[in-house]
Amino acid sequence: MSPPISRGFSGRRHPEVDKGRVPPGQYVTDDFPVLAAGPTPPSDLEAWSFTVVGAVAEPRSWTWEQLRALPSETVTVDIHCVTKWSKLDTVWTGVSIDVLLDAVVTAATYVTAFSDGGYTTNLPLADLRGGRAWVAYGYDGAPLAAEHGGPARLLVPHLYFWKSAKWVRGLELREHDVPGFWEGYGYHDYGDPWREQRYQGD
Ligand SMILES: Nc1nc2c(c(=O)[nH]1)N[C@H]1C(S)=C(S)[C@@H](COP(=O)(O)O)O[C@H]1N2
Ligand SMILES: [Mo]
Repeated sequence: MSPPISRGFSGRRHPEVDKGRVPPGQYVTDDFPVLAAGPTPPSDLEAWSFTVVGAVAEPRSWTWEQLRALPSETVTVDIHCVTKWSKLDTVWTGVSIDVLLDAVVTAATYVTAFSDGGYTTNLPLADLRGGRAWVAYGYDGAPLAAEHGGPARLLVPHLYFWKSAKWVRGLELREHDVPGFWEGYGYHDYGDPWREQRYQGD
């Protein structure tokens, strides 16, 4: 018997999406949109480093090789962009920020993540701890594509995706909160998708 209604070639749908996984005002997509405020910066792995600087007893720095030698994790998470797309079950490989902050002694409560190309975003330091944030260099079992932030990007899936800085190069620890790039243009300081904190005042 043939099915009564042809669904055509419209691709995978989401009839079974658990609504409880989709924050308010978001729709689920299978695509992986590319969003950036500027061009993809060139990367030179020989010269690459990830640094933890600012309000720390001693700054820390890892070369690309050193970062890759740290214990890594592969995690499956849902991501939510403030432009309203959500993508479920994305698979990333990278180093937990807990590993990078392990030996860092600080009184800081905020962080500015900074990237090649000049992008910045601010987050409470606590949100980068506790197994909730990574420096990701793999996506779906392959090296992270440059357009999605390769060689490495911040991954903080519990906040809107603009907090997941692409081409990330380090964290500046701070005792006071300083708005990052989008936050300075009126995006919400914290950006919790479940509370729909898109813009200042939300
Ligand atoms: N360096 C940098 N990181 C960035 C951005 C950017 O403009 N520059 N845009 C942010 C925004 S608004 C989103 S939604 C995601 C998009 O990531 P994607 O292009 O991999 O989907 O990257 C975030 N990280
Ligand atoms: Mo975004």
